[in-house]
Amino acid sequence: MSIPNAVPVVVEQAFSAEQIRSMSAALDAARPIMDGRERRANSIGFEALWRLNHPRPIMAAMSAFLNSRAYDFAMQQFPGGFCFLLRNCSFRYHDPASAKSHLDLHFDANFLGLGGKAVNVWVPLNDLGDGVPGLTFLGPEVDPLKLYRAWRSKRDALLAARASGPTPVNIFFDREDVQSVFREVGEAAFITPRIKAGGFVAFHQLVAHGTEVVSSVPKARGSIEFRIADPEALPEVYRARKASLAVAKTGADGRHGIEVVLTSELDAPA
Ligand SMILES: O=C(O)CCC(=O)C(=O)O
Repeated sequence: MSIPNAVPVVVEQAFSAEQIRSMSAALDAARPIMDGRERRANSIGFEALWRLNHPRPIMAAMSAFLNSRAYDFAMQQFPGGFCFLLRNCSFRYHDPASAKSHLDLHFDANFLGLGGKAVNVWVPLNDLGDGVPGLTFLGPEVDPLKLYRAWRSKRDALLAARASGPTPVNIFFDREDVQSVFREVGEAAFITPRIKAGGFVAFHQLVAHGTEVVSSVPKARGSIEFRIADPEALPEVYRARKASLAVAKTGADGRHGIEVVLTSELDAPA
């Protein structure tokens, strides 16, 4: 088995300064709603915000995406059209003072499953580096299949024990363990793209990634995860349960917008 494009795509200057300001304001508006949530207190998904009746930050973020180079990238990935996976598009505020902020290496297939390709377009709202953590990936010199195989056998064992079909799993990898698996390449085992606010890093659900461990004094960072897919070839967890999608549409005037649909509606007979 091979994993296509196991290294992330880095695109610089995809968003204007005004779009970064607008997405940062959207994150600021979402932050008070993250507070008080018992788990993952530093992030909130678009679907959760929608349910809590806070559509404005979501619309601002999606509008910036649809009018940026991220849109062109999304159309290259999904030439037939794409949708936002609303449950798994998130605002995130990395707070170095909170242990919950750091995510160890993982695959997004943990919660999206396999099946159709999903792409995480990860948009930092601050310049990365100098203590502001980016995302760490496996370097091009390592064999990503080694980690994938470890993930796959653990995941299959968990799913077999549950016998409940495609469902999220909770598998993270300790950085030291991963480093020892790839000890022959030393420091080259990991890469951390240093991009400025305005760029993005994109990768599919079988690309391992985690929050960068910074060696200097860690600083806060805002980011947005836009997870997108082909509405007609969704990842398996989305096919298996009712979920909302925002399907990208282009109007007669050429403007880009969205239409929110439920996966159950997609499956409904015409
Ligand atoms: O922003 C981070 O530090 C982690 C984000 C992440 O793991 C993800 O987008 O899947």
